Amino acid sequence: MGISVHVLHQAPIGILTNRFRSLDFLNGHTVQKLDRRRWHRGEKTSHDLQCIFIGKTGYGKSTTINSIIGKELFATDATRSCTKELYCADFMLRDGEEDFFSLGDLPGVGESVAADREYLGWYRDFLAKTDCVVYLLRADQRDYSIDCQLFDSLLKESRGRVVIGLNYCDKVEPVNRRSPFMPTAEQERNISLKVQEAANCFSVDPARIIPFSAAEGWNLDRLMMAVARVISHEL
Ligand SMILES: Nc1nc2c(ncn2[C@@H]2O[C@H](COP(=O)(O)OP(=O)(O)OP(=O)(O)O)[C@@H](O)[C@H]2O)c(=O)[nH]1
Ligand SMILES: [Mg+2]
Repeated sequence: MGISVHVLHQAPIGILTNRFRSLDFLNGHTVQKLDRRRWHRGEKTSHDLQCIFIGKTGYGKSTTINSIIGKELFATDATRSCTKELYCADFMLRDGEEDFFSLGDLPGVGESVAADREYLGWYRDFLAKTDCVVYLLRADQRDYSIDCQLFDSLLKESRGRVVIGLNYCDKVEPVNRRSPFMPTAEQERNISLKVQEAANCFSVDPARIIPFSAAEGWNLDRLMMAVARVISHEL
């Protein structure tokens, strides 16, 4: 099955590496021409390093990518499931060359059984073509069992390519009103407990679980450092 992706945004990689120095190694990088990295763009073919964001609907995939890019490009919504197709933001690695670092926003699961079936197929196809998967959870959530099922069915074998993003840290109790957001000592303790809980539940190294807040832009640097580590390992 072909995967069609809507490119919402295209810019030189320097725009992104200026925001996240951990991605500096991508400036001018030549992508190894593996089959799985090949994409057709109209008449042209490109070889891309893909980083995709997956997780249940409303966990903040689109908000996270918007915060990374620093633009409100991807639609977000508090009440409805928003992302129905595959969208991405592409960053050109070398001037005039068709190789990209691409941030992909996949539709959330948990909408309906029929939609989940369709999306899971997409996820699998897409996963086979990615270098890094950012799997989103919510830090203010009580139970990770559904997320764990999805994780096991999709990512058990490819843990090495996964970063778990623990979003919504601004909503961890006891909520504070600091602006810009910074967790209090008590919130930090509760966030650490959540990281440990997720590490046990998903059987991953806690170092791969990055607490952050997409809405507040808190700890995005650390999230991108973890992404950079995975991508550089895959090169
Ligand atoms: N307080 C808080 N709100 C957030 C955070 N991240 C996302 N949100 C809000 O959560 C809602 C849903 O976020 P989206 O980015 O649309 O979620 P999504 O995962 O892309 O959802 P689908 O496209 O339906 O799969 C929006 O109203 C966001 O503003 C966060 O870190 N903290
Ligand atoms: Mg979305």
